[in-house]
Amino acid sequence: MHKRVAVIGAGPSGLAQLRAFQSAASQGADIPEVICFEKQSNWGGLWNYDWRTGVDENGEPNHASMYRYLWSNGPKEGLEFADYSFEEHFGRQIASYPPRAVLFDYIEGRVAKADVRKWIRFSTAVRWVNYDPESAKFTVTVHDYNADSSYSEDFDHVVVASGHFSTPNVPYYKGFESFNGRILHAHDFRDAREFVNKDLLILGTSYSAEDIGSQCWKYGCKSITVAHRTAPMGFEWPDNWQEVPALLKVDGKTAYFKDGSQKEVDAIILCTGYRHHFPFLPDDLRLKTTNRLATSKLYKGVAWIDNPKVFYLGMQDQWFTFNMFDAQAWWARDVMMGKIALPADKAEMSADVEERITREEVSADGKYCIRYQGDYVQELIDETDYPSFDVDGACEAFYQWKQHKSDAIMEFRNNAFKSVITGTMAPVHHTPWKDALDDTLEVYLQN
Ligand code: FAD
Ligand code: NA7
Repeated sequence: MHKRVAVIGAGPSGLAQLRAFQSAASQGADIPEVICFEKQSNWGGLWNYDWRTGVDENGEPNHASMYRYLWSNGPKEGLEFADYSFEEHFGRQIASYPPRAVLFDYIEGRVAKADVRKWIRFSTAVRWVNYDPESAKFTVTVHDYNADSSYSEDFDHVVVASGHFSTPNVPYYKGFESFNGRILHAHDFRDAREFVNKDLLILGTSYSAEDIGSQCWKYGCKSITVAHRTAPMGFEWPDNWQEVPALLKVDGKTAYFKDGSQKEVDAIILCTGYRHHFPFLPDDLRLKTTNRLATSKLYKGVAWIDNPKVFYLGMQDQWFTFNMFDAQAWWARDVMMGKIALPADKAEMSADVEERITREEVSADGKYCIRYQGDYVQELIDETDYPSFDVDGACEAFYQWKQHKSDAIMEFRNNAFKSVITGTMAPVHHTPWKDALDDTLEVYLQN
């Protein structure tokens, strides 16, 4: 096969694409030449921790949004690779909510085994992608920071796997410019110990707000006040944690809220989400979407309907993660290899997108959304040779996880689940999450 495929990003999504092609090659298929461009010096995407904030060592916008002491925010049984179980990687079953370093090790283990590192050009940022309808080729222009030089190469397909949780959405509130303390976005949060004995104001009510607040509580901040724009999270919080209505303004160190209440705070953490940001793509190839389950203009949530030689991986809001990226990557691979035919008619692809959007909008209920994304993963798996796994079991694990959070928000990570790949029950972790201050791989694996 003389095709060339460019993969942008070597995070879990891009690595899924490399593994999908390698898997086909290992079964004797003639695969395209695959080249992955990764701007960081290592793989793993967000799971590759970087202490830096602002810009990275090359002056590129820093990709990292993860922080120290981050533990999986959902059970690992919901994200396990169907072709590489946790037991295969660690030689035994491990507890259900691994810290970042443990998940990084697991992600790395599969692709190291598949020997795809040689397909990745590290420290190489994609600057621009151009499509020429006459040659039907994409010209990808990159900057190689090791050689400090730019160059362009032509490809038949482009897979965009650059993630969408790295460009912060940063709102303005009156008084921010004269606040006498630190204001930071979740993207720049690195170490909860910075906030020991501090009074914190958090904006936002989603995963980042809940988890960064929980980290700061665990490592000893003085108090947490979370202001909601729409609705409170509503968990049973510890005594020094309160939820208040929307922030109106700050003056000095005092924050004023919509219900007339006020609070002195030392720092404000904006857990206000991220933007899909593709500065390397022209308008006609660029996905524009909010963080939702059904993204516009992606047939099967993957193929760009205006030019379906372009694929996007992992651009949806995520209940399912690694196994969903795999399902998408296997499906995109089969389209690129001519095993799956796309509808000849663009209207048919648009109808697919519309149907997904309409179905998503039926309900915002968590259980509905989990099932919706589980059905999506199943749909893609059914069309490829990605190893089938118990998607219903994974949905069930997510339902239980939500229940555990409602029952006791600071204790949900102490629960154990059964693998939907091997059927083995995870051990209960040796230390309750709130007391486990050392979350290195070595300590986590001491079960
Ligand atoms: P990313 O991991 O973002 O990787 C994208 C890659 O593309 C990066 O390596 C980046 O350097 C590269 N890249 C970007 N632009 C360019 C360019 N121009 N040129 C070259 N390379 C480029 N998921 C879970 O399953 N469990 C969790 O507990 C969890 N916690 C999370 C916590 C936080 C704080 C965040 C932000 C996300 C979390 N996620 C979690 C979700 C996360 O999105 C996925 O786990 C996963 O990292 C997404 O993989 P990705 O490859 O799509 O994107
Ligand atoms: P999300 O899940 O996109 O949530 C963004 C939150 O930010 C959400 O609660 C929004 O509230 C809130 N928001 C957005 N703009 C504002 C303004 N202007 N003022 C106040 N609040 C605002 O992002 P997260 O970072 O929590 O999670 C992203 C990923 O990181 C996730 O997949 C995890 O795995 C980790 P709204 O409800 O819209 O009022």
